[in-house]
Amino acid sequence: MKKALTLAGSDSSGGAGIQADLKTFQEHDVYGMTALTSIVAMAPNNWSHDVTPIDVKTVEKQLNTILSVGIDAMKTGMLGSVDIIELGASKIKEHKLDKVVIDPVMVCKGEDEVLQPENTDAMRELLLPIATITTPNLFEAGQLAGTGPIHDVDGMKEAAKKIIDLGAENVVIKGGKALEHDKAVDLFYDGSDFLLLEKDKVATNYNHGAGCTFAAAITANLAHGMPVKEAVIAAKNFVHAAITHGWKLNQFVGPVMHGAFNTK
Ligand code: PXL
Repeated sequence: MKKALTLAGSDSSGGAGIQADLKTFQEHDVYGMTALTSIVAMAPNNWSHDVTPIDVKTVEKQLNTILSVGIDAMKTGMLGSVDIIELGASKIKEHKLDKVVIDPVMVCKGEDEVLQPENTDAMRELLLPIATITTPNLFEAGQLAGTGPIHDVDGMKEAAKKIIDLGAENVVIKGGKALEHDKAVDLFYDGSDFLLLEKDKVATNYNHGAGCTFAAAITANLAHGMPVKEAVIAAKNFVHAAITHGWKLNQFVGPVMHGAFNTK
């Protein structure tokens, strides 16, 4: 059995975070293990997010459990604090983990919480240099690369180059449907060649958890031994199906359907 770790937060509503990761690992026949960094709860009246951090010692104990078992690949999601980013980086180095997907989660969709710039700096300095691949959205790519807002494929290429210069082995920037482009495009770059991954835009707002699901699918594919580029292409197909079958959970949120690729 292939095994994967997710170091991430809990989304109580079930669409994103470790919930998305575990569901996605399961769909890929990968055994998931979790080191929880934070717990996100949503207010019933307006769905505003409330984040409770887990103390770093407790995160370390979870990592020690999981790393004593051993893993084939791992991903990071919401990390919450510089201490946890430092801990994650030092465990990756200590255990010489070599299939590491860094999803540089900065804010949740729809939330305009103040960014924590110290977390962005720590991710850039400590996690990108040990990333097999990082999976920023347009906003995160602009923050990591320091290019500012990205609007088009040329801007994505410029940011991708900077992110490789910062030490990541590979990057896929999720343009999604926000980009000024008639398709939903993601840009993969391995330091030598660009690959544009294009899909028709899906007319839905029910796409909560798409980013986590995409990064988790890449992680599962790497755990199975797929080369990085193939892992990304397969993950894009997986998440496209999940978005196509996104559904309304309540008046505030609609998650992707994590199992759609296998069941629809
Ligand atoms: O989609 C980003 C994200 C990641 N992780 C957790 C979240 C969210 C957004 O809601 O709650 C735990």
